[in-house]
Amino acid sequence: MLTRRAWLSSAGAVFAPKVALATPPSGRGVEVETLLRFGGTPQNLATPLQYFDRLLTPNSVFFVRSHFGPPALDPSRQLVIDGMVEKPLTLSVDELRRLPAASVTAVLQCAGNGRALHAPRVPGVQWTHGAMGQALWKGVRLRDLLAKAGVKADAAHVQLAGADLPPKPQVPAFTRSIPLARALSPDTIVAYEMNGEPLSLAHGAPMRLVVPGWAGDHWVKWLTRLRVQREEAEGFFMQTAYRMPTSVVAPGAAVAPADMRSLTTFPVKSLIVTPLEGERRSPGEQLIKGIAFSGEAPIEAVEVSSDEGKTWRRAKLEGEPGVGRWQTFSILIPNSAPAPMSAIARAIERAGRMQPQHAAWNPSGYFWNGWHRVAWEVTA
Ligand SMILES: Nc1nc2c(c(=O)[nH]1)N[C@H]1C(S)=C(S)[C@@H](COP(=O)(O)O)O[C@H]1N2
Ligand SMILES: [Mo]
Repeated sequence: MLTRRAWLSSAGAVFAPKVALATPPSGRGVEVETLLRFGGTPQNLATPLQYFDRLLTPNSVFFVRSHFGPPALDPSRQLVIDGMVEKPLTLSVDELRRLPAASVTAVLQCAGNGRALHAPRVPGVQWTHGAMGQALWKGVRLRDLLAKAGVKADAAHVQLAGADLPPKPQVPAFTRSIPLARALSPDTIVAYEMNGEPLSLAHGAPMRLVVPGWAGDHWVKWLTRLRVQREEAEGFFMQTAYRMPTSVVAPGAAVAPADMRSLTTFPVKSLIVTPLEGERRSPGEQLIKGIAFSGEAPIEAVEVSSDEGKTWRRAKLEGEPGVGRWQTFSILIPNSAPAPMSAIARAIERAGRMQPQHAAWNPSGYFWNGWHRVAWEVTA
């Protein structure tokens, strides 16, 4: 069986940790001059940290992750829903737009976001914080489409496929699946709009899946087929990639495939966005801003420490709480004179779980969520 490491090289992906400002390829509808490009595969563009100071991430700077690069733009591409259904459906985006619409504000986060922060280093795209963003997604509830098609008893999974093709025949297609129960959840949407604009090609036009709270690999772009079936999807992207140890392992440990499970929801996390690391600011109360979210529960609180973790104070939260939805936080730290300063943030989700000081290391470097510390200088 293909290992994840062999896959990384077979796809021709060097995944150099080098980060460069992207040069604009034509017709992508993304402000690539602003996004940070990660070498290797066709499209790994990260959102610079300073854009996470608000509830919705602008489309023009929204991160892009694609294994093989986008297929041709085809607004007439149809979506087939088949497999264990009474009546298979074929839908164009125009037909989808005529059905009752649903909207959801949700974080799209790549499972590998923060991979570069895991120690020891693991292979893969060396994202720091930029492989995520929050948008208002609009489309049709997948459960409405499945109700139209009539799901048969015994069905338990929905296989997801997009129109993008692997670069060579030996490279497996990007095929994922989600459990039927998750597909039937009212927030799972076949989306055609992002932040009030039609989906761009980079983000999956004409249709993509939105699975709030679950890692980005379930949010299949350029959707062509949803196949209702009894079993999980087969193949590399379900059975080898996107898997986590079933329990905590020592950093650097080898983990047997039998001790791995498919990853689903992303864990609680917060990030300081203002000030940026190394900034110079004037004396006076220091405004700290950031975001907090979890794929498992709404956020209960964010605590900030300006004394390296000795004492913590609650920040003010803004935005609506929700699973897989981020809120912004802010707090003022006293200051009256030039000094080196620092802040650490940690989020607590409603189930009571706190963001861990150090993220749980795992062989593929998924779901980094350690406490975020920022240091800056107050100068005269
Ligand atoms: N068809 C298809 N869908 C895909 C992918 C892909 O390579 N092909 N990448 C997935 C991964 S790993 C992530 S993190 C998200 C990224 O979505 P974005 O590019 O819109 O930010 O898309 C997901 N959907
Ligand atoms: Mo991803």
